[in-house]
Amino acid sequence: MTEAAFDLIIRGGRVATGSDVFEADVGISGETITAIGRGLSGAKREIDARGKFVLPGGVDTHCHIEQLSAAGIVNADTFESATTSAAFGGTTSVISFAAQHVGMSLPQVLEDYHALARKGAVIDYAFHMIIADPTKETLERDLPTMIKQGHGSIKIFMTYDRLRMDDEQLLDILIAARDGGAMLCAHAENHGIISWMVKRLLARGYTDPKYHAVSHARISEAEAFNRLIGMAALVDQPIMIFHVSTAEGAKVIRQARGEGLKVFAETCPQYLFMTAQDLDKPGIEGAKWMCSPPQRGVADQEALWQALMLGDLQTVSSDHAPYRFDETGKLRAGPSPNFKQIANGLPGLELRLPLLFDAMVSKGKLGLEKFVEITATAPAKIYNLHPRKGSVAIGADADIAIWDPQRRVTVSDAMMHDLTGYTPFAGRELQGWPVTVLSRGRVILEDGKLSATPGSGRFLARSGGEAAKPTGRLVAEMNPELNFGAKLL
Ligand code: DUC
Ligand code: ZN
Ligand code: ZN
Repeated sequence: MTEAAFDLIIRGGRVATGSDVFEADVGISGETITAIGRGLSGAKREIDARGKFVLPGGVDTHCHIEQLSAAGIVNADTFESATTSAAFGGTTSVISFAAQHVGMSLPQVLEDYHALARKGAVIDYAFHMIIADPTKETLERDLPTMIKQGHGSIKIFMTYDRLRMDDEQLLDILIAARDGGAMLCAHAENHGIISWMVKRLLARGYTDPKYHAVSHARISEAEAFNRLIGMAALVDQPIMIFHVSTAEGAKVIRQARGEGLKVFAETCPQYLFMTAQDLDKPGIEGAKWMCSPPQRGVADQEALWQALMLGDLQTVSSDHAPYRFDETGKLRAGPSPNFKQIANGLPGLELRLPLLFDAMVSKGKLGLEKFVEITATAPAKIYNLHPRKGSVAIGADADIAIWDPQRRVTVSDAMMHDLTGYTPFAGRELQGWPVTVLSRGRVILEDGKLSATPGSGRFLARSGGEAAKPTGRLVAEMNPELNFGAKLL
């Protein structure tokens, strides 16, 4: 008996990459895509994909999973529940966070998060290292080692009392990222403006969740972006700006990129599909919609879509940061907290792709190739997971989501697979749904059932890669030819 050429053939679907859509069969051997063509034959198993789209599994590069916050709250999800919900939504790789807090050793932090992921993850994963305590040991001893061990990106905060880096610390971390060849990602908001607004709002009795949106004044975003970009340019270090929410923020990024700076940026579904009005609910209910930065206005949504179209923003991540609407999460400070006492964050891993598919493919905004690019290919490239992840291509991991473009779904709390207990997108009607999902050749989701075992996801070691390489352009103060010979980089 001759041996089958493939373990699996996905037959006759419309295959999409970031640049092309074509009808083809996809042949898979073991964990890898080994052929794309017409009339492939000889497989142990076939999946009929006629009438369906065959897309790369989503790559969600900003999600908080089983993460301890500075306030001592752990997200609602475990690696098992979060990655299960990701798989149900067509996502097959995540980058979550290993969060250092003050006093913690970075290697220990990474070991702890590795242990959680090894136990629970059903899809592949990597980590961004959050640096909140940039001691000499962390920056000079631990960080270089951790980057070499495959953690090619760092995240810092410019706001939050126990997390934020001041400008000098930020410059130290930018240099450490540069020396190690890692990407520097940032939550960039002006801390002073937000703190001042919070105090003023609370002192005048404005305590409801909706005032969270007021407290993060729009200028706090553009100001921090400008400052961060200026400091990154000073040391010639590429950066990724997380969760862009305002038109002004997008404009700052466009200008920087126009000047040739290596500034990458993402936005999230909450900024494309919601506005600050969503927080205006009776009583404390608006807490379910609270995230940081907050949702803005319709004009911002339009500006963000335009920025995606132009490439000023390259990716849409979920910023999955789930907190239950009870005493373990949003209501930790009691049943009637003021907005400052409520944890910021929304669940989003499961619906990121269906929301975007509905808008971009079913309703036609920017189209199928752009959907693939911003949800899979571009994030995989920026974080150096490509060509293994992010594309349907020969030699890539067989991480594939087969979408039924006709399936209509009304989103409900009950249908979600994370542990948040609610979704802020409940009630929305979406067209297009992932019906079969493969992770490294394994069919992990089929007929509405997940078959992957907890812990079967693998760690994706990666360096910073091409996106994290400096441009080589030095500002005058850093250029020995122009700074009287001082060697500063
Ligand atoms: N920032 C994030 O990136 N996620 C959740 C909350 C926050 O402030
Ligand atoms: Zn953030
Ligand atoms: Zn986040």
